[in-house]
Amino acid sequence: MYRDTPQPIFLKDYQPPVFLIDRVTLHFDLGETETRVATTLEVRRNPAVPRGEDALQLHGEGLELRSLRLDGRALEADEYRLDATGLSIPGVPERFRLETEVLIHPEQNTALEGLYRSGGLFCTQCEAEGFRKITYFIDRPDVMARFTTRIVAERARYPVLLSNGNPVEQRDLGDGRHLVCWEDPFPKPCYLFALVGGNLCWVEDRYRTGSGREVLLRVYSEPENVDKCDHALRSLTKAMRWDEERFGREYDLDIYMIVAVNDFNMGAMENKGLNVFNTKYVLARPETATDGDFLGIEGVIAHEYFHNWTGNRITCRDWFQLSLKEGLTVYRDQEFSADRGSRGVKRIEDVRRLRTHQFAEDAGPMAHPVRPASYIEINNFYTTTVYEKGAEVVRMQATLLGAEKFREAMDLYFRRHDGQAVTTEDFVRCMEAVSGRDLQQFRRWYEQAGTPELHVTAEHDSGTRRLTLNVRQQCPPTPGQPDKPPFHIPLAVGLVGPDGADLPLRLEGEEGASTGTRILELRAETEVFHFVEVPEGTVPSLLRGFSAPVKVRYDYPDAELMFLMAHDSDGFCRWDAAQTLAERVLLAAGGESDHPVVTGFIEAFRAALADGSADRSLLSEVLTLPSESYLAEQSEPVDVEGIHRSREGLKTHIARALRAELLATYLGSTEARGFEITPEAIARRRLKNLCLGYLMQLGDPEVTALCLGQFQAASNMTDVVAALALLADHPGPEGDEALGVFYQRWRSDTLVLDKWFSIQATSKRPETLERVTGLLGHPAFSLRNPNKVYSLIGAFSGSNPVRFHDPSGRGYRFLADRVLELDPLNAQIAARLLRRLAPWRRYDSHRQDLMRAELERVLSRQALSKDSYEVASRSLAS
Ligand code: B3K
Ligand code: ZN
Repeated sequence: MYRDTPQPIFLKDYQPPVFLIDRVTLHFDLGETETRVATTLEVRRNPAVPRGEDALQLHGEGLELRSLRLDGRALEADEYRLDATGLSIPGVPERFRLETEVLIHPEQNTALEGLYRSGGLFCTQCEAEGFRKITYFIDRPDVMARFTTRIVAERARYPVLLSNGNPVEQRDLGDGRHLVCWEDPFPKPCYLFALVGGNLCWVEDRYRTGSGREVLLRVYSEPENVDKCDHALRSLTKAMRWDEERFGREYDLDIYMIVAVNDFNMGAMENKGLNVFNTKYVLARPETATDGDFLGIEGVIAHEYFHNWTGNRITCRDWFQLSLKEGLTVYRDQEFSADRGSRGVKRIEDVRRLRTHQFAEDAGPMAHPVRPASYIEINNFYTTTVYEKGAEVVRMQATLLGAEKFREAMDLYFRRHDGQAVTTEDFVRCMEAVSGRDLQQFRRWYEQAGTPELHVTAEHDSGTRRLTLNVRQQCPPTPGQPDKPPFHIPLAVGLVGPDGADLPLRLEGEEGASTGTRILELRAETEVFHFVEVPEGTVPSLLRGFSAPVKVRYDYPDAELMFLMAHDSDGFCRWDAAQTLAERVLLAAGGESDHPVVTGFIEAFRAALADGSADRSLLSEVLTLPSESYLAEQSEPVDVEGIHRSREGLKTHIARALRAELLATYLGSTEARGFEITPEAIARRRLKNLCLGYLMQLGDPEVTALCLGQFQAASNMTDVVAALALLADHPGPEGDEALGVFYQRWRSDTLVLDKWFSIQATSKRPETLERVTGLLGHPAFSLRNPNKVYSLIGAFSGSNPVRFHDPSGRGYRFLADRVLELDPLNAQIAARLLRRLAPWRRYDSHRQDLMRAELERVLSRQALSKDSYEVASRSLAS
């Protein structure tokens, strides 16, 4: 057991800060064996807090204090107290200047939090509580200060020295070192502080804002990668333009910088004016990056840029409010991507991700509300619930208000709270103020965890031509929340008439009718809606556009799902009907090939493949069977092998039945005009590779030869890795040969090697775990690089259910061993991996015992991090 059991902190205990910091001056002396940080703070008592005898409490961890002065006077040892979490000084004046000097060791920092080294670079990551590892400070987001940062370093090794704001001074110190000074005019919480130093090259552009200000944009990387930064730079310009057009938000500094670093715990970080990015979300060239990578970069660049308003200018009062900035910013980046490509397909992708990962989280022991009520380690709460469900909660408010009012409410939010640290409550109040609506009940979406289920029945009365929809909502219990009062849910519905067209929608007692889609607002536990003038044979289309993060339970006959799949005017519902049918075949019928739905399905696929005018990206979505992880979420106990077998079986059956059509589509999908990153070209490659995936199920030498040919000849990474992944699943020798060739070709490109690791880790072959274990010792693998950990261990445990859940328990043991190795090095990443064992209760009793035993083994480790302790103990809690 952990020696002192880590204690949770609670939202209900929030107290405003007793002291405020107006200005901070930081002086960094970056060195190879130590770094000196001299800090001057201008501190004053918070006038909003009644005066008490409170001491000044500064956070600080792992700092060697060298000097401490208050208003110029060095403090004696008995005038302050130091412990492992910080520094406290009693009896301070109303207003004073505090100077500290500390030594830190970025060169030994493997947690990648605070100031650390990534190869030859110095860089920082301060969110959520990393700044306290750099200097003594009040490390909480509601303390906002103006920062000045002076950086001194050896010029030859660290020619580029960056921090937030605008550069105000640069000079040579004459002894081989140089100094650069940055000033950020915007008050900010310290989690947005950043510093970078190293030998960096960059690409740049100039951007003129709508009001005519010129902004210098720069994307920095290590010199050998600077030829892969153009896509990131172009994406940034697009995001800046979009935020002006869609939300009226302009950028506010003279310079915007993005730096790509190899070792980074997450995707990227929105530090004011100086984003630090994982190289994965910056570097791209068609030969090295897939279409998914290109789109991911555009999305993440936009996301971090959008934070400048939703997160930086308006920040969080405390970390319980994390979704205030994350949910809102995800909503904004989703909208951006929807406007850039196909809105319908983007929605399907987002819903697929939410349903696979967030619904699973909400149904397991780590379930928590969008605004959690307590945490032990805040880094454990950068979750799909806070991000993706948080985005759905914003989207529902946009739906309830309508586009125009929502924009007005956003304008009010920006006006009212600019420069402040606020709460989700403040956000909802802006929605209410502008719309005049009462969102009291709606607030439960922030407070209650779990995915609500809507049990819907419909009755049609042919005499009165009335269709009655009965909707009962119910939310399963989640940890600490056994019973939940009902949610306020926008349920978008349509009625599809017997001819396949949308009917006019008129509720009993209403005057006019509306056509198409209508939002029904659910408030009570059960609600009844009577639609009039509804002909016989009408099929309700429910939850159009996925208008709320809920599960709809409606007992559609197969034929009605087929009908919706063919006719629903709502793209999401058409896709969803196809998914539900596939799910039925795979779960209930075990993939039986003579099931009538399978026949209908195959005929629908045949027609779709033959239709030259079909939207290829939507077609690919429809042709993609639900993933094994998603199917696992739909059944309990999870039948790991059964799901795998029936999904593989159905794929093979489809491939046999449609061999000719799939082949024709594959062969007809060659690039018309050379390689392009356009929605059409991406859709063409996606459909082509999906067809190849089905065809490879056949074990047919002709197809294997095609796949090998694609692997050898393709000049873009999308086609190369699609072929390689299929070959790696294939029983013949071609897979290993291709993996060898790929490694030789890309051995010096670490990001490309991540793909090589992942493909091996997700292979369906029975010997995958042995291979993965062997790869831990590969010279290109390192436990210290999060991308490597995710691409090997993360991919194996997260995207290869049939191998990870091997009934021997070897997969679980392998994971727990890695977690224990990683925990002292990088607790954040260790805790993330450990979550893979959290849903243990969903499995059969044999697997339950094995998974639980591994969680217990981790929990019994002495000096386990808070991060892993929280995950293990919550997972095991009854
Ligand atoms: N705000 C950061 C995430 C920080 C995670 C800290 N453990 C990136 C983002 O969501 O934009
Ligand atoms: Zn974010």
